[in-house]
Amino acid sequence: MTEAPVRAATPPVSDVDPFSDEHLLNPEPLHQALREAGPVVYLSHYDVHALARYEQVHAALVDWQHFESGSGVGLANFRHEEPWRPPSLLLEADPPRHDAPRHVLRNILAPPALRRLQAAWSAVAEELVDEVLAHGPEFNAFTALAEAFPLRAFPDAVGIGPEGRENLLPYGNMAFNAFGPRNDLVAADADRAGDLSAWVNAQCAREALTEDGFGADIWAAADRGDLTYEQAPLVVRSLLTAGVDTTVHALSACLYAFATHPEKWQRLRERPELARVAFEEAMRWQSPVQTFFRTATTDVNVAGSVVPEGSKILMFLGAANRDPVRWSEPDRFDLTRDPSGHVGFGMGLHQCVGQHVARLEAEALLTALARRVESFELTGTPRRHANNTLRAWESLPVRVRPSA
Ligand code: EJD
Repeated sequence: MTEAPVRAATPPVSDVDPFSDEHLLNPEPLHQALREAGPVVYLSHYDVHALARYEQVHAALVDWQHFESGSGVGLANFRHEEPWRPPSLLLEADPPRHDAPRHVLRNILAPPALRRLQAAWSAVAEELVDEVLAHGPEFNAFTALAEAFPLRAFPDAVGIGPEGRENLLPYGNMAFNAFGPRNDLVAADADRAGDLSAWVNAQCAREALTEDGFGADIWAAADRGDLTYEQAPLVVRSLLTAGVDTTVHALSACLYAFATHPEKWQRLRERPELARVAFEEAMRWQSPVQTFFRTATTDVNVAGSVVPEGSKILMFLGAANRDPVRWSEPDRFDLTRDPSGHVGFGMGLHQCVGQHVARLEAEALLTALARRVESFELTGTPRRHANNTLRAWESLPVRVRPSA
C-alpha cells in the first residue's frame, strides 16, 4: 500500500454531556448516536475526543505509547491539574514505572494464588444465600446479594480489619465519580472525601493488615525488593479502590441479566459450568465500567482525524461492547455467543489485574444461587445509581422460588 498524503478530516462535533444523569442512567441511546456519528467524535462540552466503536476503542486501549495513562485516566489532565489523591501506581502510570507494581499484583491475583479462596468463597456464598432465603422470597438482590457478597469475601481476602468497612463502598463510589467531570455527583461527596481517604489510607499500613491476605503479600513483595516500601501502601490502596464497587456492579449485572431472562436461569441451573461464560456475557452486555480516558502523547491520527497532542480521549467501553460491527445482535444477553474480546475489563497493558478475583466471586455466588433458587423474577422496576464511571445500581427487587 502506498502512503497517500493524509489530509486530516475534522471529526463530527457533539455538544452532548455524557456525564449528565440522563445519559448515565440510560446510556444506550447516546452510545448508538456516538458510534453512528463517526469513528471519533469531538465533544465540545469537555474539549475531548470520544471513541465509541469497538475498533477504535480496542486500538486505543492496546496503544499505550500514543494513549498514555500517566496524565490520568479521568477527565482531569494531570499535566495541568492537581490529582485529587496521589496517583495510582498502576492505573495512572505508564511503562516503565507501571511495570513493577503490575507484576507484583498480577502474581498475587493470578489463578494459582486464588485457588485457596475458591472453597472459602463458595462457603461464604452458600451461607449468604441461605440467610437471604431464610428471610423470605422477596428481597432487594442488589443490597442482599450483589453488595453483601463482595463485602463478605473481598475485605477478608485483602486482610483489612473489621472496623470501618462501611467506608469501602462510599470510597469507591467517590473514586469512580472522580474520573468524570466535577459535576453534582462529585460535589455530593466533597465533604466526606477527606475522612474516607484517611480511613482507606490507614488500612494500607502493614500493621493494619492480617498476615495472610493480599495486603500482606504486597508488603512481602517490598521485603523481597520487588516494590519499594513507599510503593507498598499505594498498591494496597489500589485493591481497596478498584476491588469492591466494580465487583458489586458486575454481580448486579449478572443478577439483572438472569432476573430478566428466566429461560437462561434454567440453562444455568442445568449446567452450572455456564456460570463463567454467563459472567463474561453480562460484562459485555452491561459493562459495569462504562468509560475511561487516555491522553494523546503526540498528534494521533484516528481514522483520518487528528487528535491533538496532550488532549484527552474518552473511550466508551459499553458502546464498544455493543458495536453491531463487532457483535451480532449486540443488545441480546446470549449465553451461546463467545463474549471473549469484550473490553469490559479493558484490553492491553492495563487490562484488569483483578479479573480472576471478579470471576471467582461471580462463580461462587451464581453457583450457590443456582443450587438454591429454582426461578426468580423482578417484582418492580430496578433502579440505577448515577456514577460518572460505573453502570451502577441502587435496587433490584426480586421474588425467588427456592428449590425444593
Ligand atoms: C479501575 C476501572 C487504583 C485503581 C485501579 C483501577 C481502577 C480504579 C482504581 C477499576 C478502573 O489503582 O487505584 S475498573
